[in-house]
Amino acid sequence: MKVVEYLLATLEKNGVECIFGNPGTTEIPLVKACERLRSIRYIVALSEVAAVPMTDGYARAKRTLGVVNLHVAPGLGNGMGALYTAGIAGTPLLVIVGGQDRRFLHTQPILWGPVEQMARSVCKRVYSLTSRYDAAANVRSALRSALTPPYSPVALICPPDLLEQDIHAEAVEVHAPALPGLDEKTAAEFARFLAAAKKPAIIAAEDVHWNDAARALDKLADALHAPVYAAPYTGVLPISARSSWYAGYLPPSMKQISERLEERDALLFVGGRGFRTTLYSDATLHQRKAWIGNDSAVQSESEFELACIASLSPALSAIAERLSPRGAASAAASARAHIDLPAAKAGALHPTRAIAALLERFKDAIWFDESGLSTSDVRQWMTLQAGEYVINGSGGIGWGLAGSIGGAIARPDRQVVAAIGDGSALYASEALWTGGHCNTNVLLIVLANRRYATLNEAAGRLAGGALESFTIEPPVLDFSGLAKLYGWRYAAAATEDELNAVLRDGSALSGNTVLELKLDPALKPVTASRHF
Ligand SMILES: Cc1ncc(C[n+]2csc(CCOP(=O)(O)OP(=O)(O)O)c2C)c(N)n1
Ligand SMILES: [Mg+2]
Repeated sequence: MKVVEYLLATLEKNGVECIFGNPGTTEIPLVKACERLRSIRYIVALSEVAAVPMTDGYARAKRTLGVVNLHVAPGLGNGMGALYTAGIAGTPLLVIVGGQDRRFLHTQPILWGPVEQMARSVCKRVYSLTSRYDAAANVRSALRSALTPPYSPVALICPPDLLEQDIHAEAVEVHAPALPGLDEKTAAEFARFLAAAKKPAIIAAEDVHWNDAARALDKLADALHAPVYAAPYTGVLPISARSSWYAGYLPPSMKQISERLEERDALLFVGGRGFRTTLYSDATLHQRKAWIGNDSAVQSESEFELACIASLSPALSAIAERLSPRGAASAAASARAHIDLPAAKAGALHPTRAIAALLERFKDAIWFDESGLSTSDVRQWMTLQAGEYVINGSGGIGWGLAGSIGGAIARPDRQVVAAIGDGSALYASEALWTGGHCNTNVLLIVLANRRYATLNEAAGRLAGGALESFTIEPPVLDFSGLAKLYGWRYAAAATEDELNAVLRDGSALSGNTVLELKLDPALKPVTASRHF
């Protein structure tokens, strides 16, 4: 068989159903083989800035490997911002990069570039197919590496002339090394650490999602009577927001984190590699700390008393089993602080009330959130399930819209909602084409405040006030035009009555729909100022 057939057969054998990509001439062997063999679907995105987050959203929503194909140096370059994001969120991605035909590579042909060097900066490993003799082994090694925790993108560079060569090899299932649970002694040490605390708290991050450990985490929280916070910028919700132990996302500054955790005497970090914070502060956490997760590159501003690399579901269960009951749950009520909704005002659309109404109407959907200043409101009022609230996680915006299309392709049985700021919606909006082409079921809520409001909020702190450059009008962005361009339905609301009318009319929101919320920038989301 040809090398390209071996590549596809190996992916198929390992459960891969589709490859996202934006192809070029170097991808013709791959695209042709996908069309001929029909075992793996090649899903076209209209740019790499759409293709990579789409693959990442697919992988996160399905908790599986994502495979993306990028076209030589400029294509890889376009995808690098989102590959960075996938690495931060710990998403397993196999990145098939089109190499150059090696027969004239020494002449530096068009689109030539240092692809290995570029890939190395955003991928944990880079493999190249260099000959008929190593091709099969390198395909398997790249795949095995992508499936080995801690997850991250892994590149496989595929010169097209080699893809067309014949080899003798059999496609097999690869066996990635798995992380163990905890041994008896270590589980007992963690249990002792927690039992000694009067008011412990748990801080959870992405590894919980990738290890399918949300339920075990909830049980441990229950045994401990400990609130579970999501670490700042956690890319996928690690515990159901319906759990009475879900305490919300930690804010993104150390000062606020230390205030939020002030009364806690021990912290168990479950997954992740440390806090991703934004604004500098020199606050520190005084509590005793322990960590269990997937990645040895974990960082902490002080040492952990205990730290262990483990698969989280068996590890958390083993710890919970060793804890004696703490009596009746005193915190039967939600660990999340209660905040009242602002009062309704005729003729106005308050962003907080709009988000709360949409969360209520779509409480069983999978949400992708890049709603800028409204993000903290979404987290305050959401009742979404573990794994079903997704953000970029890296702070790199322009991810959520395309991510939601990938999520909808991964879960055709589910309604997907994307809540996206008007600024964030315009980095990779061509992803809407793939959504239309694949008949996804996405409600794209655009929060149109005609501002980079988040930057104005930061400028209020750092520059003494809003800056003109962060107002993105005129011209006023007309999202009905974007919907029309890509064949999506369109609805809009500028008042609460109009929003309620749209929500009542089921047909207005069925199938791929852009819902533009025409917001008054003077009305701020109520939790936004608490967030920063
Ligand atoms: C890739 C990338 N480029 C730029 C930024 C800087 N940035 C942070 S927030 C923001 C504006 C977001 O605007 P919008 O989506 O309209 O939400 P809003 O702040 O108005 O609520 C920008 C440009 C970033 N975080 N990531
Ligand atoms: Mg905006």
